[in-house]
Amino acid sequence: MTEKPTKTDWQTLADKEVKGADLTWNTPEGFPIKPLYTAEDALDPGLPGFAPFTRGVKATMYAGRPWTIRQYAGFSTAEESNAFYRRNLAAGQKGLSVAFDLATHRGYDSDHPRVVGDVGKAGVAIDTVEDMQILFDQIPLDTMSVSMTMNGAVIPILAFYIVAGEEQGVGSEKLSGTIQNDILKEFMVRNTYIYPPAPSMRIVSDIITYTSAHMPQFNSISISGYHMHEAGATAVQELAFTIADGKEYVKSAMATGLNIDAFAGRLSFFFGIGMNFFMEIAKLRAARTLWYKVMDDLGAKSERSKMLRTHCQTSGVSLQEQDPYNNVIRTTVEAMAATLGGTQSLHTNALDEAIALPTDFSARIARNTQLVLQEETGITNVVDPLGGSYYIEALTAKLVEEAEALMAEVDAAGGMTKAVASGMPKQRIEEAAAAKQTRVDRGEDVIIGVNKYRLGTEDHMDTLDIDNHAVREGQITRLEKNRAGRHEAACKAALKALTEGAKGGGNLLALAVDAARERATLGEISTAMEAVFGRYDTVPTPVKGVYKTAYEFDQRWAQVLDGVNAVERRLGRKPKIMVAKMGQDGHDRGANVIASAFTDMGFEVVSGPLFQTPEEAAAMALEKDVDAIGASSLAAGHKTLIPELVRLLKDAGRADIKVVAGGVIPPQDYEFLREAGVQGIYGPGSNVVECGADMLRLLGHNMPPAGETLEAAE
Ligand code: MLC
Ligand code: 5AD
Repeated sequence: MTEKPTKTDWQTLADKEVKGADLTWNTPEGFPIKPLYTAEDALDPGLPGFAPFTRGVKATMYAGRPWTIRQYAGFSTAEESNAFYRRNLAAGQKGLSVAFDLATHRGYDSDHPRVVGDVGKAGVAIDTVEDMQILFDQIPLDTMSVSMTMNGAVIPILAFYIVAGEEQGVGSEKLSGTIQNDILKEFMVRNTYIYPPAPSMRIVSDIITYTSAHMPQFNSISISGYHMHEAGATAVQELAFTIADGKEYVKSAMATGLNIDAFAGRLSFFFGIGMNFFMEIAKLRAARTLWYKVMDDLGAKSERSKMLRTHCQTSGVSLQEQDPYNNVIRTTVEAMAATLGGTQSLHTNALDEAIALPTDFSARIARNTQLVLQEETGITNVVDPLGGSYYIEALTAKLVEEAEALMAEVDAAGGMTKAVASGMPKQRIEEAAAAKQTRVDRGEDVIIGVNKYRLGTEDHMDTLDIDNHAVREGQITRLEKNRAGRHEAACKAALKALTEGAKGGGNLLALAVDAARERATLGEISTAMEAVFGRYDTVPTPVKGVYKTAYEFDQRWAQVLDGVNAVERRLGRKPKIMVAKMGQDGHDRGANVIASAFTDMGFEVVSGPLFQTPEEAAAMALEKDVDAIGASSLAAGHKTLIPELVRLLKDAGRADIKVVAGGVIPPQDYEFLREAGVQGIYGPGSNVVECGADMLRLLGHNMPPAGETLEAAE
């Protein structure tokens, strides 16, 4: 009998095959990945349904009940979104998940002057209990589980939901679902906060207190790593900051006197799932392991309190505008990672993600991706089918170890509220995002159809267009009717009680439920609390130096630097650009990446604050005397807000200030924007260095095309 080959035998054979080449690959987390894993690398993960739940929170997992197909959606009016939900449920979707528009997120009624470009655009407009009732018309709230992604205006939205349930004859004890209610990550990455951190944390605790007493089937929070992932976080960062956020919420709820086991069983999680297939599977397994340890340390007794139950969504940033049918493939791979990782609930993105909100067509393919996985592949038949894979177990253990190290840093900083206030997590995530963008721009991270095998011409694709003016007019009419039909004195008294409650004592959600019964609007309920808490503003602080280092020896980069120097000599000062974020759109990864890269190229960069009106952006541009403005738009406000900015500059006699636009902008809107005076449009997949080169051209510099020297171009 021949001897069993050893690891050394394998190494000899491998060296021969690849002539000694080093096959180690470094992940974005900095993990060296070997080409082979063996039993020496893997720990025994235990059994599903038992602590530390690495292999899943249920003994039978999908063999007993498949994950919930829960597609996140919402647009335009409550009527239109309701019809969309009902079509989707009839076609196999299992749970609902509501996307609200940005006006609603930020606590403004649809008739507020700051939100003209936002109403009904990135989600559904909800101003009143009536809107909420229409949203769930013919959808029985005692049997349908509903997730609502709301963080800023979480008090009025949850109050409207409770009252809409009551008026459907469903008591709050029967409502099942989830409210996102995760404010810490808003301050870090998502930016739909309203109030400062301290009162915002009180709101979270008030909701946990209320739901643990009155809504036993309702998940009081969805502690979200998804948005960190989308902002560019590595798997270690997403895990560490999310679990640390969870720990902070538990501590703050316990500080109000609640018993940990009275509420912990209804804390839930939410992760993003990207293209690093095995890492993402391991991430969910590591998350469960980490949460078990944290909750055990915090003194939870019930096993349920220590189980990390999660929703997942495939990654939006991994999807591309170019050759968009590739997105179906990416989403399938990501959905497989989420389910092989043991998610409880899943949203699969639509193929037009990088351009617009889903149409019925793209939503159908996204939903069917999950139906095919559930019903055609056999994935659901075996619990944690990758458990015991040497590689998966090694990655899981490594992620736990590295995330614990980062969580220890957060602990040393005094916990997540303090860490967030110090800007540490945001800074780390932005560094990772800039590093990722650089790898893509340099072609080190391949994206098919974008930086490799790019098509000469792209096919046209029909996308969803929302008539924002019509939605806003409709909402204004309904708001007027609502105000005319209510008992004004009773409504005012309820709002006054809420303001008093904000000063101290009283549960804010309970008080808002009273106000909602009296038909107070979302804006009024938000304002009643704002009177005490104030509104919170932050100033963006883009990272410096990441690009400079990555491009040190890059020829094109050097050409851009030369160009900037030439413009500087001509102007007698550095060229100055402003990065503007207008409307209620808080997606600032792109704006931060641009600000960082342009700073490194030698431009002087003015980062406008989030949520500017076009008037405020124009005033800032004039005051800072910038040469150009890059307006970043990811939430469909571009057709309203950017032309308005151009007009205001022109009216002020400064038509010489160039305006370019970047972000999620459907190609069919390009012509409209160009006619409105926009001089450059940069969709997802744009190369940041080429954006710099283009900007120089706009500023009158004779910049050679990519890959050529100026002499060759002439
Ligand atoms: C499950 N169950 C089983 C079982 N599997 N029972 C027996 N045997 C099995 N094998 C039971 C569960 O215990 C539970 O009951 C019930 O079935 C439902 O299953 P679940 O696994 O809890 O699923 P679900 O109800 O879908 O809840 C999933 C969740 C929840 C806990 C993660 O929080 C959720 O739905 N989250 C969704 C969040 C979301 O959609 N977010 C969108 C964000 S979009 P019981 O009694 O134990 O509950 C966004 C984008 C943006 O944020 O920025 O705008
Ligand atoms: N409808 C459907 N999906 C949405 N997303 C955001 N808003 C909506 C909406 N109204 C999804 C996108 C995005 C992520 C944050 O959530 O996939 O990337």
